[in-house]
Amino acid sequence: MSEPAIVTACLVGAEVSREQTPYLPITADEIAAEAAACRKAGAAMVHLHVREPDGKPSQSAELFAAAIREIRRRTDVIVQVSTGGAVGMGVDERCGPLTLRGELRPEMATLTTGTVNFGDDVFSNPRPLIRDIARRIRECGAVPEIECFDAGMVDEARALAGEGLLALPAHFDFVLGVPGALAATPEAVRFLVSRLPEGCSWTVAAMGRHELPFAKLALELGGNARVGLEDNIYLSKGVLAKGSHELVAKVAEVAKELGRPLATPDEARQRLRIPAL
Ligand code: KMH
Ligand code: ZN
Repeated sequence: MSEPAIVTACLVGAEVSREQTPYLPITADEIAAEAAACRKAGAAMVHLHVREPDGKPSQSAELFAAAIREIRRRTDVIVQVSTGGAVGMGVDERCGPLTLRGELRPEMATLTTGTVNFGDDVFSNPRPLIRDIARRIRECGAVPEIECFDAGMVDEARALAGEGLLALPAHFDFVLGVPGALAATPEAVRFLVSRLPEGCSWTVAAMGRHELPFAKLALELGGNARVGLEDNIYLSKGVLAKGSHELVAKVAEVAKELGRPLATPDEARQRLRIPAL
């Protein structure tokens, strides 16, 4: 029997706008409804950003608290918060969700292990800042997901582990196809997987039209999948997804064809070494 695949739904992001798609969830209620629909479609985890009421990206602890409260009231998915936020945010702002404690504490948080061009912007992650965020994730009691936009970021994760700032094995997300960073190619996926420290799990977040084909490739290679409006708003050419749940449903079909069962949130918690809340 093959290993259950963990499907992550990236519901919101910081870049997509309501002008691009009317299906982008913005309020806590909309985000939680989408999280519940994704769980029903097969997701075990949501990757979470939040927005101000006018749609502006935010890392406000209050907005995260409202979204997490509402998600946990409706469903049992793992909540993974972004510490990347939007380009240009400072470290305290980015780490807003890591200040949450108690029943609103995030179970997972992203940790990007390097600086990268991000379209015409720069997603800035100097080494001292990476270490600062790694410490804050640990203090919060969350488990990191290592976000790698380029190959050297896998090596930086090894360095962090050597410094005692990261526990291995860990869970990695290979973010492919951001303009200015590593392109989405099967060779890149195979190389990144070959560079992983022993025992690590991994997923692929491929941008735009690459999202679904690379989710399939990841499942074929024994990895996990991430899909959602943060990375891609289309279900097929010219057809907007009516929410991330439609993209999750597509991945669930593919997983079934490939003979990969889908992990429940509790199975995923066990695999990702997430302690009980
Ligand atoms: N919005 C990007 C600049 C993360 O969530 O940690 C960073 C990002 C990664 O989305
Ligand atoms: Zn994100």
